[in-house]
Amino acid sequence: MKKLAIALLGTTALSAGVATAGELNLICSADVVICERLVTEFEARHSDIDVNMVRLSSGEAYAKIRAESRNPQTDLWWGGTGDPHLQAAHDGLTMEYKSPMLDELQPWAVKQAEVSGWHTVGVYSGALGWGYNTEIFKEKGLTPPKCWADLLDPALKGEIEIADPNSSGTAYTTLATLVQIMGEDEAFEFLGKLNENVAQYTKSGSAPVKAAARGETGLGIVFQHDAVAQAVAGFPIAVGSPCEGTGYEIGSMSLVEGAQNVEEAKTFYDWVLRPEVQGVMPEAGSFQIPSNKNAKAPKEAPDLSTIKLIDYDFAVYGSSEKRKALLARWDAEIGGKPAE
Ligand code: S7P
Repeated sequence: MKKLAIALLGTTALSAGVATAGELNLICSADVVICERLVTEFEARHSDIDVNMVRLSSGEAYAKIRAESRNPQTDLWWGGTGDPHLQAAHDGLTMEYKSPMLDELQPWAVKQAEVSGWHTVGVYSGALGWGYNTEIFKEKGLTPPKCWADLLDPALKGEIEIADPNSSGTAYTTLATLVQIMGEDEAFEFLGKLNENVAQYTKSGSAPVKAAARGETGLGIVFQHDAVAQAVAGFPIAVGSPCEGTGYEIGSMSLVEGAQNVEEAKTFYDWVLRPEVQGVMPEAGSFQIPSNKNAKAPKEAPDLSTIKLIDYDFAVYGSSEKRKALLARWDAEIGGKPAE
């Protein structure tokens, strides 16, 4: 009905006393189920704003916003790992905005905003690890890995999937994590050896554990909450947290510089930071830690206080120079090099 009314009356101001029908062009970089749920909830409460949503992985979203920078088609980018949001801020692709909701957010979400000069903000958090199919491991007599180093076990040849860090924020977080734990040269040496065990580099970050859940491969390197989501859905997936320590994401949100629908974007921005909105994420199978202090973390969410987290340097690994350099080196030394 709403779409029909807009089509008949146009999207500009209507005659006196009638609300303006607005539009919002949204990129959503988390799982498509939560993306669709947020749009449905928002439209139900803001019937005067029509949301056009596209789901893109974090690296793809950054590339789209960059490609459109002379004529922005996107207003708001919600979700996805923080590094490409920080890169977008650094490149002047996103707008400074201080939401009235900032006071309600966790310190790590506000720090993310501060580091970016208030061009982005933290919306959720979660730690990196892996999910493995317990039935496949049992059938094949494989030992579940406890450490990053265990992933190099030759018995795991063809059993591991991870995404391509160019498209996927999850995979870029993995790359940056390994560099911070091992040093850059050692991390690339590790990735070269890991390549021997990798069956496929996927486009989306959570695809590897979905493949493991279906029994297509044994293990996916993903955010731990994405592995939990498969276990909660009933698949035989167990979650692994690396013994050497692991990185984490601050999933973020940014308003696009030059956005055509700034007011609508701000309305969504402030709304999606509300505790009751963040509280719907578990219902859509998303088990990250919410950024609003008044939103309850889902009981299924991996407890970050029990995970050996590294002191992930978001300022450095979200900088344009570092992200470009690491991706170029990954392309040259790892990507496109089939395992022997
Ligand atoms: O599924 C939720 C989630 O893991 O997806 C985001 C992720 O960056 C999107 O996938 P890509 O790796 O394909 O970019 C995370 O922010 C989020 O927690």
